[in-house]
Order: sequence, then structure tokens, then C-alpha cells
Amino acid sequence: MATDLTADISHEELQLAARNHALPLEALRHEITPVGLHYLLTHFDIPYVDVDMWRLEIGGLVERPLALTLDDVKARASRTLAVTLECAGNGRALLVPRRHSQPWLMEAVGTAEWTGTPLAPILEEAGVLESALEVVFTGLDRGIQGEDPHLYERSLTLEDALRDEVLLAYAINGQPLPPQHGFPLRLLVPGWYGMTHVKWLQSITVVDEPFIGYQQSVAYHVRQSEDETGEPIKRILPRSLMVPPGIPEFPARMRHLEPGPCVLEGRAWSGRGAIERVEVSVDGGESWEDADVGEPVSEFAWHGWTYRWEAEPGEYELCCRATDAAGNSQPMSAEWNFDGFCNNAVQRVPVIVS
Ligand SMILES: Nc1nc2c(c(=O)[nH]1)N[C@H]1C(S)=C(S)[C@@H](COP(=O)(O)O)O[C@H]1N2
Ligand SMILES: [Mo]
Repeated sequence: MATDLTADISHEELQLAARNHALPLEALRHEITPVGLHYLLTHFDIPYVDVDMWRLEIGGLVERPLALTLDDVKARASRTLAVTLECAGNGRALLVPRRHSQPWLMEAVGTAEWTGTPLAPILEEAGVLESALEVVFTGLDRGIQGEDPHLYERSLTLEDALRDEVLLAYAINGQPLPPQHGFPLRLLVPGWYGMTHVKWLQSITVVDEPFIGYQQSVAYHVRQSEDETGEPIKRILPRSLMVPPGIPEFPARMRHLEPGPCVLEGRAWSGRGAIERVEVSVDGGESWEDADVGEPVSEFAWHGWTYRWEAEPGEYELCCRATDAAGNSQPMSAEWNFDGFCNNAVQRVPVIVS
């Protein structure tokens, strides 16, 4: 299916796909994604940072502006949290017609153990003024998207920024952040889609008006046409993915499996509540059975799931579907939108058992 939809892949899309990469689905076996297998998305260029020169500036509507070195940040209270990140554009390339942007199929996800310091005490120390409305997070990377050149910047309401789990992270899986994941410091807002987690942080600015930068007010909205504002994207919708069973054909990646007992396994997550149920279908979604769902790695990370299948000779389309505690589930087919965001339609894995 994917092969047909993306047959006319453009040079522009290929260029982006070669810079950024997804999680190879077999890596879903790792509860914590090894760093090089975690998906990656960078809009502009990866900045080169001289950490001796680098400072994190905290300013705007605060009583005491701060400028912290990386050592200052590391000297503060530290917290390590396993967090599942997913790009809001995950599933984009499976939409027809599709916006030319990073052409994700469905694997733009990963779960890492991020270590950092909670943001709230830093804001308290700076002394946020009464008039504060939002907090703007600014990266070091600059480029042109839409009309004008801009730094990559996103905001959170003061209330969201002060949540306990919001971290300024300087390590991933126990190692300093590599350049591509935001060295020396990035924002982490567990439960929210990828664009929120600003990499290469250089400043945090408290403001008294809604932030209207491009990456906040134009990009990352679910809209039906370019002239519409649409709805801003926030928390991750539920999704489940399976490790494709058997062995792949090269280059088509069609799966081949021997008859007999087969344990299907995968991960499921949502930024809107724990996963309550994962169902598996071996007939393209005609009939479903419950998988066994494990405990999540953390409150903000995916759950593992397994399903025992007695594979008999034939051709099958395997599917999985997650439902979260808030009752959100995955649609069988994608709900189209202009920029190709939030496509959490069920995965379909054709297999030949012989
Ligand atoms: N400064 C900066 N932060 C950024 C981005 C970016 O281009 N620049 N991309 C965002 C998007 S769209 C995603 S999906 C995540 C990807 O994080 P990762 O590359 O560490 O997986 O980073 C976010 N933070
Ligand atoms: Mo993203």
C-alpha cells in the first residue's frame, strides 16, 4: 500500500527523508530506544555549539533574568524520565494528496530516558511577573519556512510550562545529548507531539501576549486548506505499532513467515492517558482480538503488548489498534488534513505464510 501512495516521491521529500530518519520497526523490541535508532527531525540545519560560549538566557517578564552555563544547569536537581516522542507529521506520506514535507510513513517515534532539570524551579527563581501569559522557547537554529527567516521557536502557556514533568534535558539514555538531538540542552514536554520539544535551547522568555511565531501560529495546526488557521496540535493521539513478523524481502520489504505459533509484539502509546487496550486483527480489520498489554515504562512512555497467533498458510493483513484511558482510539483510515498531521490510522502489515 505505502509503495503505491508514495510512488511519485519528489526530490524535495527524498532530500528531507535522507536527513531525518524514522525508527526501524524491529527496534520497537527495545523498551528504551538506543540513541541511533530514535527517530530524528530537524527543520533547518543542526547548529554547531561551542559549549564554553553557550548560555541559557531566562528573561522577559521576570524579576531576575538568569544566564546559565551548562554546568549551572547540571548542578541543579536532576530528574530522569522515559518519554515517548512522536512527530506530529507521522503518517503524512500515507495521505492523498500529501503536503510535500518530511514523508513519514508511521515510524517517527522513539522512547528515550531523558535526564534534565525541571523547568518550574528555574522560572520560580527568575520570578515570573503577574502579567505573564506564555513562555517562549527559542532554539539556535534558523531558517526560512513560510515567508520569513526565523529561529525555531515555540511557546507554552505558563500553566503548561509549570507542569512537574516539563524538563530541560541535557542527557539521553545516560549520554550527553548528541548534536542532532539538541546539544547542549532541549525542552521536553512529556505527552506532547514532537514539535513542542525545542532542541538547541538558547533562551526562555516570559511574555504577556500569545506568541505568534511561524512554528507556533502557522505551522502545527490541523486545517483543511492553506487559508484556514485550524486547530493547534498539542498532545499525542493513541497509536500502536507492531514489529513486522518473519523476514523481509529486499527491497520490497514484504514479510514472509513460516506456519506455526507466532508471537506478534509491539508498542502502544498516547499523550492523553494510559493505554487501556490493544486489539489485533489478522484479516485487515474484519475481526479483532485483545492483545496482552504490559505496564508502561513510565507515565509518559509506551506500553509493550503481545498477541499469540497460530499462523496457517495463506496471505494476511495484520493490524493493531490502541485505545487510551480517555477512550480515544485509532481510526481504520486516515482523516485527511492539509499539512498531513496526526494521522494515527491503524498500521497494516501484509504477510505471506508459507
Ligand atoms: N530547535 C528545534 N527544535 C526542534 C525541531 C527543530 O527543527 N528545531 N524539530 C521539532 C520536531 S518537529 C520534532 S518531531 C522533534 C524531534 O526530536 P528528535 O529529532 O530529537 O527526535 O524536535 C522538535 N524540536
Ligand atoms: Mo515533528
